[in-house]
Amino acid sequence: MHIDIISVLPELLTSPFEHSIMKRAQDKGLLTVAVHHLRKWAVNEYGQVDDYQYGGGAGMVMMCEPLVNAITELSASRKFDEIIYVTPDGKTLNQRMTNALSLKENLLIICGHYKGIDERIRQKYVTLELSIGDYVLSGGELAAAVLVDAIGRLLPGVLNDETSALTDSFQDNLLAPPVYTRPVDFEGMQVPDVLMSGNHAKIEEWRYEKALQRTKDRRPDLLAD
Ligand code: 6GU
Repeated sequence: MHIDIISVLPELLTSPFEHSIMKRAQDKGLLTVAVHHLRKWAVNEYGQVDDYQYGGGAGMVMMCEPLVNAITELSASRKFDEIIYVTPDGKTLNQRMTNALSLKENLLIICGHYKGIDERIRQKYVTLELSIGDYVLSGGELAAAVLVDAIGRLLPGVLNDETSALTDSFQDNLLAPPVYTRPVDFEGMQVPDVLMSGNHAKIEEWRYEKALQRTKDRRPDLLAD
């Protein structure tokens, strides 16, 4: 998979992909991420990419022209399956959506800043608008990093048996069960016997029961889905 990201703060998008699983995905050639500074397509020598909003009010709006030029130039090298705008008024991202996106070949992500991007770019070029939750971030970059991480780890070959996505929270609409490591006794609290029984069928049954109970207690909405 290849992911292009357009941003006015590309520095925010370096470290998230340089470590751990995202690094492995790229080292293995399963994922390439290219971050593009929108200033490259600025409308003048001052690097302008935003302007005052019509109708007045505080906050700048990212202009059409730099965005269209960026989208057009990047689209010449690849056919994007989705042009995603990350924005708090988009659809809320969930595991089902990341699963679907992980099957795509080429994604373009546009990060908004200030008051966001001109509405006409959303209407004419953007194919998918995504939010990462009901709270406001100061820009789309951290949301884009979350999105790329959530998608990237699902690409075939990125995770190994130990890190398999199949046992993640949400993958079957259940939260993950509790996990334990050494020592067996921690401040008087014991690891459940069943986990040390060696009986794999029993252990799976216990994990399923715990996952179900945890989901009922904390996220009954997932079971209703
Ligand atoms: Cl995608 N962007 C911003 N700026 N804030 C958010 C968000 C996105 N998702 C939740 N909050």
